Amino acid sequence: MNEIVAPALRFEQQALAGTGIVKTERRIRDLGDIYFYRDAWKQMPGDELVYEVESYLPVADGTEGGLFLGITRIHPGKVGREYFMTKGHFHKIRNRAEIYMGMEGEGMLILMDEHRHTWAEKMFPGSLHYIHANIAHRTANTGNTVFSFGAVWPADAGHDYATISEGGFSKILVEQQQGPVLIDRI
Ligand code: M6P
Ligand code: ZN
Repeated sequence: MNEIVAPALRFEQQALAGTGIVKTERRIRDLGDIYFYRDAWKQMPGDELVYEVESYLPVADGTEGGLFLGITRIHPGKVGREYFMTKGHFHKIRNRAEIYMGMEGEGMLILMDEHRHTWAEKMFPGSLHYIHANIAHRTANTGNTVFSFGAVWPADAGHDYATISEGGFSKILVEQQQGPVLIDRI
């Protein structure tokens, strides 16, 4: 018997290929509650694609000790002065960490603790980021090309989007002459 088998999945030009990949798309119309510049958002075409996620979910959602893997691709663009970005979330089970890995393009990992202190880390091909437990996380594309990154997170972490859609992050990442800057959200 041959005990050497083909892998279940592979990276193919910055995408995940193989069986059992779940794809999620987020368009402008899905993201009304996260962008700061509402008037600019209202004027954009609702079906414009902002980001897509391909996830490999080899165990049931909620499995203790299991791991999930995802590739997120954020297209270049802005809503007003704010860069295209993900919804962002805390984990439902707050004490679950996550790892992000920059793959292509340039971006920013925006982090916020439970006291609403917000900071950011630059992301680029090969950058590695350990997102500690109890920290909300969101990514933004700060370049002119597609920004993609890999993520690995515990299968029982879950996503708490409600806390972010109600209160947002305390700072927003906007384009200024010198490049991306985090400013207080007033
Ligand atoms: C990463 C992971 C996923 C997450 C995705 C998009 O791939 O953190 O769990 O779903 O980014 O982020 P969000 O769910 O906040 O839109
Ligand atoms: Zn997460």
